[in-house]
Amino acid sequence: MGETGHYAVLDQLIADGVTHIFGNPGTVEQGLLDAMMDRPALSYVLTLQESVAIYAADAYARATGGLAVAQIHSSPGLGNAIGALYQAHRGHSPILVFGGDAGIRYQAMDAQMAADLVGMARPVTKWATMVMDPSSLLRVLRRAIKVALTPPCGPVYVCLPQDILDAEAREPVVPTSLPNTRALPDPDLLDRAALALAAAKRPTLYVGDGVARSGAQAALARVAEMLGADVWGVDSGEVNLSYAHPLWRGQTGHMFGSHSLPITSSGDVNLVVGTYMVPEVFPELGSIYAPGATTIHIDLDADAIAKNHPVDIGLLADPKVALEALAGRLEVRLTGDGRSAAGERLAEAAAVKEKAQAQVRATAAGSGGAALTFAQVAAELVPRLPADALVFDEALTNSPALTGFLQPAGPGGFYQTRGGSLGTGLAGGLGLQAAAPGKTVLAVSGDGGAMYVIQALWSAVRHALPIKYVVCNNRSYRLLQANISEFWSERAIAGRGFPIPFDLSTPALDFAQTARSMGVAAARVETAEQIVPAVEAALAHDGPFLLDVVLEADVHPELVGVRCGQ
Ligand SMILES: Cc1ncc(C[n+]2csc(CCOP(=O)(O)OP(=O)(O)O)c2C)c(N)n1
Ligand SMILES: [Mg+2]
Repeated sequence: MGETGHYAVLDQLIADGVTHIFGNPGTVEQGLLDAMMDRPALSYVLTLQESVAIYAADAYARATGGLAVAQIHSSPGLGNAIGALYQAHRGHSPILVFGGDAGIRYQAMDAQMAADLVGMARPVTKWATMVMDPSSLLRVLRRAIKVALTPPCGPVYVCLPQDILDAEAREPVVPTSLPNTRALPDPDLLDRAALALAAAKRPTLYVGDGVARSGAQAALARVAEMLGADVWGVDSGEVNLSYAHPLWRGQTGHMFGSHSLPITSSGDVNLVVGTYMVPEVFPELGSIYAPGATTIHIDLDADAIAKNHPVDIGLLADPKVALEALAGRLEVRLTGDGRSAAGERLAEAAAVKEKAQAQVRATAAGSGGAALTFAQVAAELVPRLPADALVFDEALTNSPALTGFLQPAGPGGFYQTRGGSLGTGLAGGLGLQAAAPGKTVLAVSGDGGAMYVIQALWSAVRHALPIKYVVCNNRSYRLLQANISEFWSERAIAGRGFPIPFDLSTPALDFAQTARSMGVAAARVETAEQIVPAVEAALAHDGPFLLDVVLEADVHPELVGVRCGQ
């Protein structure tokens, strides 16, 4: 007998340039793990919970711009992975997830761990399937890889029953064929878009990670500058325009349509690229644009265009080539008056930006009462990072303090959570460091987020990934406290304390101690004087290091356990 499917799967991955598999094994994947011992080209990154594997793979896919591979166990493993797959799916991360199953021959038996695995995976993946016959093992695998990597990208799940893999594999191993998607828009429609934008009094751009995926940052900056247009991030978790760019206005926000409505209704001509309008938890149900405004949308995702709100010109096209072509048309269509008005808007935006940055620095310098703010920490940490450091930001309520100093500029250095599943920060660090060995990786998490995936620290030590971790230990689910304040104000409810389940103060979480228990060096930072020595120790250390930063908080340990046993 020739080689079995176990080896064929691994050889297919190697033919597609895969070097890392993030995983957590079980008995029904034993043959694959056994075969992996004979394929040293593949590194298996052992994670101790499936969600960690998926979050790490998600970050790896984002940092490499290519395919990530994750292996998970059958029904219980897939169950653990669902929340993480949800976030990868919303973020359009190309991840091939494969998991085992005892075998096709046992399908009628309702055997232990049997479940509708494909049905479980379907809502959180771009495609989910099970290989049913050895003659189509690699055909299915290649199709899954192609689906994952074709925009709009996304995770795919392939169930590999053990009896299929035990059979002889006769298909040839050939690299997966990927279509080129640098699609240009219709020239006449592009010209109409340029005409509308050139005539705008208040052109406004809304951009998401479709820009970064297509490498369209420079083209976007050029279009924004030619128009003097504000640029807003909409579910933008990467650097689509430098945060330091005068025209970058920040994010429209993930939660409330009432917060984004004043923004989305501010432009007379809107250009949406690489996102959809508007991915929020409580979106505005009415119209979000100004009456009479024109909206143009460029995307490789047909579903994103006019998903919730009408567009006037929808262009199914690659953001990079489409924006480059749009810039060419704007050169022709912009009048002298239009150019000078755009120049004025740009200059005005630069002045506003300068003021805002001065405010960020002043706030950090001015804070420093009894309890630490994260701005104080970021002010010392960020300038000490190498310019090419990679940062995973799951700091949540402390994220503005981080980005205020970091001002991520270049493509490929900055990643935020997408999709709302907590735990991306610590686990994402694994993926970034695996993608960029030799570079400094900073993974910042809230204390709440850290506890969903704390075992990620173990994997960093196990695989010698020298990630620098920061946990913003505000002893609370601060974001939930902020959000319930909105709930109260909308309903005119006044004068209440925060629900006790948002309070993590008791028992106290000591992340430095927890880190050390898994072999990660650590320091606890509780005073301003401790910041610089701890940051310097972390960056000088040659392995993973965790900074447990104890921050200001609104917590009431005296109430925990008192009210309703909470
Ligand atoms: C898996 C998951 N469970 C629960 C939530 C709900 N949730 C949203 S924000 C939040 C609090 C996060 O706390 P922390 O990470 O400490 O950040 P902070 O809000 O304190 O800045 C929670 C529990 C979620 N988003 N994802
Ligand atoms: Mg917190």
